[in-house]
Amino acid sequence: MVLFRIDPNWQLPERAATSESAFLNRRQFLRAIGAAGLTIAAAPLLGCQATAKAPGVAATLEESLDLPPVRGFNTNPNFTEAGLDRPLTDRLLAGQYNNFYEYGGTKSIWPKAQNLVTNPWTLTVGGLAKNPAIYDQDELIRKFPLEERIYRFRCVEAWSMAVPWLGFPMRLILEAAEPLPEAKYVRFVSYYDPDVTPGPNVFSGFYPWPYTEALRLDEMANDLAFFAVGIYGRVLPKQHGAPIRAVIPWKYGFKGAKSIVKIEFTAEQPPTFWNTVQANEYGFESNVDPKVPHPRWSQSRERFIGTGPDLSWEMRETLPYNGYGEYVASLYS
Ligand SMILES: Nc1nc2c(c(=O)[nH]1)N[C@H]1C(S)=C(S)[C@@H](COP(=O)(O)O)O[C@H]1N2
Ligand SMILES: [Mo]
Repeated sequence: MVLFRIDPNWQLPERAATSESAFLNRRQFLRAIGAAGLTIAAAPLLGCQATAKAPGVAATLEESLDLPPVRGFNTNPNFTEAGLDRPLTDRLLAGQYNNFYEYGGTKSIWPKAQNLVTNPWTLTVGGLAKNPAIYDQDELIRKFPLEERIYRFRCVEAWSMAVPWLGFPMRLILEAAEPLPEAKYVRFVSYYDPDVTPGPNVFSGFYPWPYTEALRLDEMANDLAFFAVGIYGRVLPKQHGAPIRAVIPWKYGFKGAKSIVKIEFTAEQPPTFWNTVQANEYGFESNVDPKVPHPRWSQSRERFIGTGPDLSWEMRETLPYNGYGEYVASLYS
């Protein structure tokens, strides 16, 4: 019998507020010392070698985002900046305001996420499929024609952003894999290694690692369901779920598993991470719906973040299906 329950920080409005003030303090601190250069220069003097990063591991936010540009992608005319009802979120903010529980229970996980090794990477596609396959990192970027899609992104915590993803529709993996007739669901498994992805400090063992998510196959086949391998014109940064993550823009953000190592076709609905932790708060379907409150807060409005590099936001009405009803409502009628 479970006598107590540990809530992740991000579920709690009051503790979310705490982590935001921590975030602001960190930015003020970085500004005060003129970014990390001084930290590195000072380290030998202070003898604090322990904080030094391994060679090749990004030590500053800018470095962590300074990745090769993705070339030769198409712009999807349905999802351009011009057609969006809001500005794009600033890339420096999107890159430091993350949810990635493998690296801790706050928004400021980008430094820890740099420890992930994304090359080599192996993505296995299997389960109930005619053509199981294994993709390495290069194949993920080269095998499928890449598109840019600017999507609204809505977290279940009632904040949102708008970012230009680079990637390909999930449908292309579906067509390549040819699931067997008995396959009804697809499951995504995120990278997990307790040495690299220790989780929040306290009671990490409580969580049902690895992080997994799942969709119905007809949801996966919808044109909007997307695998992102890049963002803001460049290869995906680790904090955003490199080298490949799921983006399902009409659902709450937690449905989009990051740093995927396995895509598996199943006959039964698979258990998923947050749904296992707290089913009544994180439903399997979790389509964005302003009329269905989270048990602990309203979902009718959202904090749209990042109209500048600092953590500023404006309040917006939340849209049914996050504004994508014309593409997806028929899946649920
Ligand atoms: N593996 C994994 N994937 C994850 C999460 C996570 O903790 N672990 N968090 C989810 C949540 S709650 C959100 S809102 C988005 C955040 O994506 P971003 O940090 O790139 O904006 O990632 C989703 N995917
Ligand atoms: Mo989220």
